[in-house]
Amino acid sequence: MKSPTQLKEIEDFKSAYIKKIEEVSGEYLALSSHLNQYQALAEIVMEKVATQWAKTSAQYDTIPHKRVYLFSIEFLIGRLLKSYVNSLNWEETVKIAMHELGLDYQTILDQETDPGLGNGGLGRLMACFLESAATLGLPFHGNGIHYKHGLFEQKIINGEQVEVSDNWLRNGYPFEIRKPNESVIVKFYGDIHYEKVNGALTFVYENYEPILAVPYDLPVKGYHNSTVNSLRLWSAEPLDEFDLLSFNKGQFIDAVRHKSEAEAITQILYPNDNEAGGKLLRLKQEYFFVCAGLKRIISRFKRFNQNCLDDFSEKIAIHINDTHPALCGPEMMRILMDDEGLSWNDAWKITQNSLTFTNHTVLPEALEKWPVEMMKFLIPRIYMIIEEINRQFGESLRLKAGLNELQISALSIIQDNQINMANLAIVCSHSVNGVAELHSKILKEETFNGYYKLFPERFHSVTNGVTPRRFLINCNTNLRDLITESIGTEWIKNLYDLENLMRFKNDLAFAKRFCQIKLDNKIRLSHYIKQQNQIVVNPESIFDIQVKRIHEYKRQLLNALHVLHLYNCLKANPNQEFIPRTFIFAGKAAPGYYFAKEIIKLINAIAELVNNDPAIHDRIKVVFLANFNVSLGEIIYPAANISEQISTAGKEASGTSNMKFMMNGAITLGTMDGANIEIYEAVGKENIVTFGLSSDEVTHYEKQGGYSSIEVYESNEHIQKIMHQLIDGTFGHLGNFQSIYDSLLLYNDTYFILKDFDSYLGAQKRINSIFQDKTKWFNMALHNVAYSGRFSSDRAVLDYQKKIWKTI
Ligand code: DL6
Repeated sequence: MKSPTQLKEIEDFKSAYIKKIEEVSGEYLALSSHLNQYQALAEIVMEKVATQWAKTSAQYDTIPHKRVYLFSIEFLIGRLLKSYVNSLNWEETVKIAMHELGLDYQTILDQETDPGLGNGGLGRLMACFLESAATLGLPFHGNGIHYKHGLFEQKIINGEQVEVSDNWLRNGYPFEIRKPNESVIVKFYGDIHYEKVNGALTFVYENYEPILAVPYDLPVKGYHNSTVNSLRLWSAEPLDEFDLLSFNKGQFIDAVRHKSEAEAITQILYPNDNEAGGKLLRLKQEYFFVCAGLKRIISRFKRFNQNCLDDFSEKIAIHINDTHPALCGPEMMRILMDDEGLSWNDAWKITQNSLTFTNHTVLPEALEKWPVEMMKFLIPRIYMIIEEINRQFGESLRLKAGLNELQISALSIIQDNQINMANLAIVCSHSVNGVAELHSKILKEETFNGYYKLFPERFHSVTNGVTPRRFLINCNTNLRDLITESIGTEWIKNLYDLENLMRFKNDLAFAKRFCQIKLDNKIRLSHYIKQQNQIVVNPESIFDIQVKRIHEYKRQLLNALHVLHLYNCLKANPNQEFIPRTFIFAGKAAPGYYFAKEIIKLINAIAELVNNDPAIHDRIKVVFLANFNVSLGEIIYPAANISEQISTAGKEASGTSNMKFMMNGAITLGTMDGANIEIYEAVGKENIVTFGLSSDEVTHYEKQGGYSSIEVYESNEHIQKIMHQLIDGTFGHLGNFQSIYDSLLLYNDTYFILKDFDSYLGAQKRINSIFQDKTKWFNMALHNVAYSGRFSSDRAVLDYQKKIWKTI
């Protein structure tokens, strides 16, 4: 029964909606398109959010609470409409109203583009942090880039990845507000010299290229509260639409060239994950959003603090998310000295006390280094400041820490004519952290050991987390309802409360509903697979899923080779008892990463071989879902039985899909790597399946130049068979996979795939036997949901507040 207030709310909503449809489309509802229906709903929702947004901003100006600004080159926010509706506590009203108006709510939601403003875990983590902070009511804002084109759309054609540009703004974007009056100028190139003016040396920067940075603000809404924070994304524009001088001379192309050169800065997201780009345009992007963001933060701070910067670092924390915003250090020094007239020492104190830095990878190819010449040419003043920071740092190491020249050069920001961005970030910050216990340990003991020895107090660890609102509550509504019916609503804002679910471990009725929900989610995913890939899968089979960026260290190859091995076993012994499995993969490869693209091709080749072989009797199905993004993840995570987290130990900093799967009751099949180790601790060893070398063992082999993959190959006939299949024409017209074969045998298997193969096989067998025991499987799944509390981004944000920003 609906209350009179609810009924009125629904009626009011319907009238407002009908009117809005006419405003956005100039048509009556009956004639409106799905897109117009989406636009109308988005506008109504945005109006409601904006009212709370304005109020939150006004409150922040009066409450002296420390503000945190997250600087990140990626914010992978996902679709926002449904999450705004739910966080406004409007879900029921909107659903009923849509239904009564004869509209399909899901179809309307599906009109929204999914902004691909990030590559993967790094950018998604930032979006989770923003959502959690808003839900916790904390003053926390994001600062990044308004890419015109996000991460490419992936199509699979003839088994291969094809990239199509992502035009997320093609229909306009209803959840952003352009704020031209808050634009700032960012200067590139130019000459620097000192001049004597009235006997004093004065610094002159001239002939630079000014670019206009225009902010777009997106509201970040807290769940069931009235806090709305901001994500500010900067767009590059020319100062003037075109160069009038050239135009008047009839040089029309020249007249618009500077416009497109300026716009190029924020034209596209670099599609590399865990790899440093090294291109001038990327460096331009990095400086662009750092400079624009800091300028605005500092000028706003002055406005509300009587023009005084003295207690800036007590009231503001600037967070450097991976090294891409590492120029925050020198840029802040520049603003404080050149624009605000502070001395070096005063500027340094404020800068270092404000900045904190998180590292997200230990892969050497991902640690950014920029050539000195490039930096000098593009941002000469910043380069000067970096040189001086480095000189003073070296001096302090010599005089205060008593280090010798060799030791100093090992810690230098400038090495081999390159600027080491991690070193720059560490030197300029008062806190450095890793994103899982193991990762932070590796940072301290290996990657940044020299710094750790000097400043042990600067090093921290905060394990990542994900928001349960997006990754459980909004995407697995039946499980949400079952949990709420069983333990109340407290868990939504305090995920540790999920532990109360353990009360139901022997409750048959609960177990039945829990398992039915999983099955329904698998059926939903099966429909999607049928629609997208024309493959029919069995929802009763084990859904064994690996979705993440395609990368050698994440070892999709190990998974694929295991599928090939199972296929061989079934072919050799067709009547064996076999628990049906559906292997699901999704993920993008960086366009220039040949080997990763070969892995995608191999998975699709195996899919074609296995799915079409009548001898297999549909007992194995292999699916590669194209264009993995946040929205697709929201359909996939709730449907998984097995969460494949099989990176080479020591290589995955944390991983976050492991947490999303776990929350939805999947069992982790993983190596002791990244946050898997903490999942193991949380659920206990009976509720996770682990295998493979430890990170110490990997390091041990690496120090000896690797292990001998040939020896493993020679002693294992299963491996011999699958290796031959890579090159013997098994995959027919899809070709051979010589490069994969060579990397494993000729180049000694850098990621220990063959070394871990047997152990992985054993783990997969254990899964089969557990799956047959339905009670045990339910129990493991329940443990995973119940102990996922510590993997909420609410916990992660609170940890940062306590350990790093010292805001509570
Ligand atoms: O911390 C978020 C995420 C981790 O969960 C992943 O383990 C890690 O690979 C990823 N790191 C990067 C590094 N990127 N760059 N460049 O994406 O961060």
